[in-house]
Amino acid sequence: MSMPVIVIGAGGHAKVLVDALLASSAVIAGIVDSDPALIRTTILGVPVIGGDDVVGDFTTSEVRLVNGLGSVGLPAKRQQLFERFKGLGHTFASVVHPSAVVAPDVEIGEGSQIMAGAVVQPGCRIGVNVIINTRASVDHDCVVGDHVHIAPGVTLSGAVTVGEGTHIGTGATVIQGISVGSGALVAAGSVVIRDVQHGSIVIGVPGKVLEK
Ligand code: JB2
Repeated sequence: MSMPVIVIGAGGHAKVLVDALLASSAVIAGIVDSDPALIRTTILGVPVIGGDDVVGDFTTSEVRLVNGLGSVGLPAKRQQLFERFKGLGHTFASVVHPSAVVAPDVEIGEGSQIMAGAVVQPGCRIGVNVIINTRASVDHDCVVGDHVHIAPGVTLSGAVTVGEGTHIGTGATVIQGISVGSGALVAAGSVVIRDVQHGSIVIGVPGKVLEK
């Protein structure tokens, strides 16, 4: 990663990203956060240099961006931030922690993040602006849609499909061949053994749909 990056957001997810970037010898131009109180604070020695307006001080060919929002606020906030800066012509850097195991044929979309200890097996396709978080296991031939968050410790057995914008909560397991629709939420620790419809909330072992 040669072009410097700016990390957007200075919270917990950004801290893990900064660690991954430093471990990859990336050059970090700074962090921006919407909270003015954080200006001039540092994360792992990297300074918060201002709010989102500071990104405008750099041309789109001078820096790439890293989406540092994780699960803050509504799930859509991370997607909105990505789309806002894409609309201004910016490019997002993908981040792969050196300890992640990613098969050579895996396709990783723009701005997606594979965190420490994650495993992504052959045949997987990962969309844009996705988080495969710490120690998650994504087995062969999974298709993970844009803006999905696979939280720490999740297991997706082979050939699982996850639709756009879905959140798979910490430690959940999805057995092989399952299709999880878009905009869905799989609660932490759930075990999903049946397909999940778009927009559903699934919870428990085995996972059951939460009636609205
Ligand atoms: O539009 C924004 C914006 N909205 C919130 N632009 C910029 N530049 N910054 C923004 N923020 C900032 O993101 C907030 O002011 C805050 O400093 C930061 C979010 O930090 P927080 O620690 O609350 O959330 P997170 O998304 O970094 O981490 C959550 O998700 C992770 C996946 C936590 O739940 C973590 O524990 C979790 N591992």
